Amino acid sequence: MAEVRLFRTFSSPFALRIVWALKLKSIEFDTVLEDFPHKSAELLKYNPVHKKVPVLVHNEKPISESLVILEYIEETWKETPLLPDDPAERATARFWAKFGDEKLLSSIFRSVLRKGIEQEEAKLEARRNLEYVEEQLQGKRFFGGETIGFLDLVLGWMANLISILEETSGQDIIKEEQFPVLSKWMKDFSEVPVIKESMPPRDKLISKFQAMQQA
Ligand SMILES: N[C@@H](CCC(=O)N[C@@H](CS)C(=O)NCC(=O)O)C(=O)O
Repeated sequence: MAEVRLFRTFSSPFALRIVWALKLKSIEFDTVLEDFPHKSAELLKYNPVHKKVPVLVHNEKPISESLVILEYIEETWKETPLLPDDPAERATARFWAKFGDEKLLSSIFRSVLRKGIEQEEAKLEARRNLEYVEEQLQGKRFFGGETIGFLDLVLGWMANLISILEETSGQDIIKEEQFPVLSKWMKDFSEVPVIKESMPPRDKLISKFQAMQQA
């Protein structure tokens, strides 16, 4: 059995973070593709609490939750560091990663999936959250500086999914004139070969989000 296995789905933005981190660090791994709503017995065994992907299994030890897995990868394989050396900068990257998952992601999804007043409130919240992130990126090519780092991988779902959400909802989420720095980052990030080669097929993502929108 492979030393490193990654349980994921074709579309999971959380799992993509792990694919990208493993590839950036040149770590060989096997992918176990789950097909939800049917969850494999192995996934339920390895992540009995949340029953979600991604799960990284290293030498038969399972690790769940994408941010925890990223930290595990960073501590286990030191080459091509993803976090900065300086403790204050590391803390800042972790702060914005948490903000991205707890605030930004949810406000953006609510702004396209909800209706009425809830949607209007979510749009305002998403815009404010995007402004915070745009500010963080000022003067930098990537959140990690000149090269991709931890926070780029955590926020990478935007480069993958914003244009899909815009197409399926018919709404603008990140207008270039409003968020020029983030817009450029999404393009630059998507063009990095390791990132580009691992993006899920666009047509499959469109179908998935159209179905979500209708549901
Ligand atoms: N906080 C988790 C979120 C993982 C997550 O939501 N995974 C989704 C796929 S994108 C999942 O496995 N959903 C299955 C379910 O909710 O039953 C992480 O960062 O890993």
